[in-house]
Amino acid sequence: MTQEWPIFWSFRRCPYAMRARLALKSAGITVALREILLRDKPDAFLAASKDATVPVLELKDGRVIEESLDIMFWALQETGDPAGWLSRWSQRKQDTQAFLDVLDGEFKTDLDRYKYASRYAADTQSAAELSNRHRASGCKFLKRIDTRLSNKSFLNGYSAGLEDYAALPFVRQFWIADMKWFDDQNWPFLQKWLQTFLHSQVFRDVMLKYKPWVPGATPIIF
Ligand SMILES: N[C@@H](CCC(=O)N[C@@H](CS)C(=O)NCC(=O)O)C(=O)O
Repeated sequence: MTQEWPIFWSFRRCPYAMRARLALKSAGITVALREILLRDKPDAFLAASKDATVPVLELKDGRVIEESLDIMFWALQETGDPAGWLSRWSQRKQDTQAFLDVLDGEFKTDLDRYKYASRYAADTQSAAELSNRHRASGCKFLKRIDTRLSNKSFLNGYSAGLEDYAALPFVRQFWIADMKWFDDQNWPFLQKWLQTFLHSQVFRDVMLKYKPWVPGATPIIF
């Protein structure tokens, strides 16, 4: 039987999967969403994904896209980027790429070590030190975002785009780690940007809860 929609393997709380879902929605691409549990990955998912990480997009022609940013680019380009997410990217590729590199590299490292320090440290005291050090380091990137947003409301300019939606799920995680502390920082533009996202319809749309996929399940049209 031919598959009617591309298959999108997802995990609701994963920030990488979140940004891919945001781009699919913005681009108006319909997929059959398959929610998985990371601790109990289905065989069909493992067969599709060599890295066994979400998100994964299986296209109808057999191609498999395994990186969240690649899924975002594919979706936006496929339907001509209806919401203009790629406007800054098309004008300033190098700057945009540099931002994405720091986001997925240094900042993600800081976020993980800040949020899950005990996984990386031998004892409680060194975990606390590690967490503080990486929080301070992550702050530099957040401050840079705040400075950019003081000029225009979004990283993409006057409307949100690629850099905004690529970063927001990760900035949200930084916020969740200690909301009180985050809200006390002097990042007024960043805080407004994050809150606008958290209260947006598109965020609600991509955070709907679905039961984990099982073979033969009725497709979830997303
Ligand atoms: N580079 C990948 C990273 C994706 C990734 O690391 N996803 C995490 C969940 S947030 C995952 O699937 N981890 C595998 C696991 O925990 O078993 C991307 O951008 O899509």
